[in-house]
Amino acid sequence: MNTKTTDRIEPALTSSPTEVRMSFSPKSSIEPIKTSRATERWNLQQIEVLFSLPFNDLMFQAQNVHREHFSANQVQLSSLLSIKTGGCPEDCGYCPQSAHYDTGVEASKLLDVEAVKAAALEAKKNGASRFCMGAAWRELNDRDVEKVAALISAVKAMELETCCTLGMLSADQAKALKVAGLDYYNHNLDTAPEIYGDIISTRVYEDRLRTLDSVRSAGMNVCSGGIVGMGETRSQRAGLIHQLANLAPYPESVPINHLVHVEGTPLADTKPLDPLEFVRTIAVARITMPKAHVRLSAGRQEMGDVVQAMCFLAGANSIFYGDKLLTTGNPEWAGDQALLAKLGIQAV
Ligand code: SAM
Ligand code: DTB
Ligand code: SF4
Repeated sequence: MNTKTTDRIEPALTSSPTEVRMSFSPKSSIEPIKTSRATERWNLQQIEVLFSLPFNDLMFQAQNVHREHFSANQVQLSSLLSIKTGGCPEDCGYCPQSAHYDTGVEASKLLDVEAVKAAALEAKKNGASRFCMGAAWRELNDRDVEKVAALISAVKAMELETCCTLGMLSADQAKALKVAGLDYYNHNLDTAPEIYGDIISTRVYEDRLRTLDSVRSAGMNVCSGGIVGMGETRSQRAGLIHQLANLAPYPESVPINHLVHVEGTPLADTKPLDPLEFVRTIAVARITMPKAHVRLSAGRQEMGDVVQAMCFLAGANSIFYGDKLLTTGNPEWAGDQALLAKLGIQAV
């Protein structure tokens, strides 16, 4: 492979899909996964080469790819609402909503339609085009499908794009949510397969891939990304992008979260990631998933305008917009409006 830094790196056309998919040992017995990788678009080494390019070359390449597929000065706005907060049985080491950790997050019941409509209206008035509803569930329970479907239909009727993140989903549940009007389902791979087990023990990587298969089979758009800054190496960050970029097809929407350090979680004291490394991750996501909306996600409040501006330059073209993520803070509506105006970015 040509690794001259000024050359554009082209994706690989062939490789062994099984080698890519099974570099870890599932802990539970599992059904075969339907998602196939007939060809590996990017191999791990190519992604690592991108990560190690001189910063200016990486940014230049990411900008070129971005401008081939998107208008350079537009950012999509998605607002988030926690429709069911806290008390989650999973042990995700980053998450303030896990019942395993004492983070001060109170568990609450599923919100009703009126509360969700009020939040969606506020988001719409502020210019959001998509409304994402998140629940602190391991998986969607069949008894909740109808209730969630009613929330989705209500938001869809407000002429907003709809997104949900509710944990694992079966194929039938995915179909029911699609019928209710769900446009996107968010389910993150979160990290590279080889460190996944150090961060979450209550479900395996394959479970996540299976949920993404259910979402695809139901004809919905896939929103899947991960978290960086959890103490992973650069090669492991490349491993996360490798997994995402080789999904067939890759996700329409790719949230790149920076770990929000929450007191009480096992990852609270993780050494902060160099911001330039975060920007690199965005750029590599842009280059390897050229048509995806790459979302600059959690962690913006701690980032400052300059790092965010560099992320947009690196090809991020979506943000979570609104003064709260699920349980933690996010920049105020007005602050984001001012930042976008300062950068000459149009909200879409
Ligand atoms: N329970 C569902 C699940 O895990 O799929 C949906 C909600 S869960 C909070 C959605 C995503 O939020 C996680 O996959 C993770 O990527 C992100 N997240 C949670 N805690 C975070 C934190 N402290 N910093 C950054 N991202 C976080
Ligand atoms: C995603 O990738 N990030 C969002 C959304 N999908 C659901 C969630 C971020 C959560 C940050 C921690 C919190 O606010 O609880
Ligand atoms: Fe539960 Fe989701 Fe948090 Fe994991 S990330 S503890 S599944 S709410």
